[in-house]
Amino acid sequence: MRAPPPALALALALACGPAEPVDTAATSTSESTSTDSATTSTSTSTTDSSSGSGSGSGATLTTAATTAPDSTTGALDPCDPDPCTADPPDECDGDILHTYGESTCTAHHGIAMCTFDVVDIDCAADGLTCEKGACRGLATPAAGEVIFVELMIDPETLSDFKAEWFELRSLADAPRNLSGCVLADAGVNGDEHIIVTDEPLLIGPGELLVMAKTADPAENGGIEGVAYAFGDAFSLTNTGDTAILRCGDVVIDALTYAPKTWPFDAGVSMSLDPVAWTAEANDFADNWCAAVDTYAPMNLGTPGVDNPPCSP
Ligand SMILES: [Ca+2]
Ligand SMILES: [Ca+2]
Ligand SMILES: [Ca+2]
Repeated sequence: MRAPPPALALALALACGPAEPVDTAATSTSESTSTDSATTSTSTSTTDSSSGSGSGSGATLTTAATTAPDSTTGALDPCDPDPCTADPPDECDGDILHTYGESTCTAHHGIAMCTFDVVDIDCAADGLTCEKGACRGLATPAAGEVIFVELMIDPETLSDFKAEWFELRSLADAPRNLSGCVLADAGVNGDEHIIVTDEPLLIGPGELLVMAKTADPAENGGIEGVAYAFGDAFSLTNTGDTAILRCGDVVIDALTYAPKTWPFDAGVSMSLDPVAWTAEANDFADNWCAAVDTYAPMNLGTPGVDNPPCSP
């Protein structure tokens, strides 16, 4: 049986909870096997109270608490004491996070009605997933899940300081977040650059992602859609280098290349043969070939586009 939607589950929980007000919100939905639905109601408002990083829209949830007039004292205010003090726990509905905030209690025909501000946050809009009542970050790749598949090491007529780029491909079966991972090399630069982005830097299953010195097509050889610009923080040394993508202490992929024995040249990217798309296979020069497609004057490569086979 499908679980009831959060709003309904909440209404059920509160409607049949114990008389003690403070316990109502803590009642498990799994215990909500019976209820007097006539005493519950829900309503939504048009108030937009979205907050945080999500893209949710505001609403309220009104539900009946189970306090009744006190027969011994004759007190008729079911909101005294306030039975709405504990807001319901945040809940996931797919990747939508329902959060419940401020509550107000109103008496309605002797029944306490608790109205909670509801804010829905779309975790997926930020590249996150909703789990256990919170938007949580996507996993960074595991070793071998994202690999180098093309590198423009020595752009021609364009500056190496502006027009180097490389292409990554994801072999993972779910989106992976590269933000916070590290670009490193072992060449003369010895760079260690942490990828810092405002939003998660996602690479979807099977996707290609281009990182370049600059995202400006006027300077990078006309490449549109650069996912991340590493600027001066990372370099592909023409005389040979090791390019490393690391997340935490885990090397996701690394690649050591050298001129002459690896198929790159001035104005020619080296392109991994699609039949050799693994972190291990790309360690061998034989699995790479010189690009043949022109993407900029004097420059060959397929930035952001599937690599052609090395052997037609
Ligand atoms: Ca270079
Ligand atoms: Ca490798
Ligand atoms: Ca390519």
